[in-house]
Amino acid sequence: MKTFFHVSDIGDLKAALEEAKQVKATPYAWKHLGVNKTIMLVFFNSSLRTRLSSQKAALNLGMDPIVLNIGQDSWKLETEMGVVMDGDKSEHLREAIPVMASYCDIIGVRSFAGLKDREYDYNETVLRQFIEYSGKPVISLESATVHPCQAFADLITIEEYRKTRRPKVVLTWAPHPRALPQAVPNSFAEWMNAADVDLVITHPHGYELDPKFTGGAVVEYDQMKALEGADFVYAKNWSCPGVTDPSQYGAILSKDMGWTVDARHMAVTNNAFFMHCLPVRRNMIVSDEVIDSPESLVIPEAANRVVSAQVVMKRMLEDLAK
Ligand code: AN0
Ligand code: CP
Repeated sequence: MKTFFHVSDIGDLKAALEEAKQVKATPYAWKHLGVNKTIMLVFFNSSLRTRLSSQKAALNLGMDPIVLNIGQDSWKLETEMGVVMDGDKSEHLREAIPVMASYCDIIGVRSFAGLKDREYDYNETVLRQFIEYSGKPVISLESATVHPCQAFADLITIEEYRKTRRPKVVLTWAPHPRALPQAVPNSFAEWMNAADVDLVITHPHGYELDPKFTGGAVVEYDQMKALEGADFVYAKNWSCPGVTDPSQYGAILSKDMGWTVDARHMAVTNNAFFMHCLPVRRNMIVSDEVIDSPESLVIPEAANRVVSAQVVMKRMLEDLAK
């Protein structure tokens, strides 16, 4: 595996889920794979889960992780080509990437969408430079448009908790005070479409996700109707994806607190499990009552981030050993 961005990078999903089960049961069984191997985890943005679960996954595989927080521990990096660097950025990615690559065997990158220029973000301009200039396997730790480690962990969690062969999974938009990227819902939709589940997406008008990720998924604008009979409720805020009107890209179109997932919403489901990638704003995205209920999977979901990261790193290490 050279890159981990899209569900297609993991190949057969059933095989990946089976491998995840084995990794979870015997996390130290592949410790030999990572001996004398280094993973560089580069963060342009804040993180709790991704930072820690990636390090833990690397350690489980016997690898040495190095974490770099860009702009805090390092120089501020310029990411655009052709600019006169007379501002606050001391170094360009064009040099920084090959330098970082010379110190490691695998690179993970967190680089959120800027939410200003749809084309720049949706072309994954920063991540592409890491692939092009590093020559190393690259993992998206949430880049501009995708968060595959999260979506894989979400799928592992659904596989563990599902009560029916083909559960109904509802991805619901929920309000948030700040404009957030679309990476989490994009990847969630992409992975659910590839999995053995019925996906329904619900959000206010204007929040339509890019069809590149949602494919033919059903969009139901009536949130209560969408939630009827759901087995899993996956809440997330995202800003306007700007699919029909790129000038609206990154805008907050609604702060309607009627969309906050609460007991009234969960009551119409099939006693659904509640999921969220975290970090979550309580009583904005979800009520205390729902996130504190026995149906809330937010903690096991976060714990599975080690498993998803470890399967990905394990496969990359196996390829490097060939
Ligand atoms: C980020 C987002 O919505 O993409 C990270 C989620 C994993 N969330 C926030 O910035 C709050
Ligand atoms: N879910 C997730 O990726 O969390 P962090 O932003 O804390 O890494």
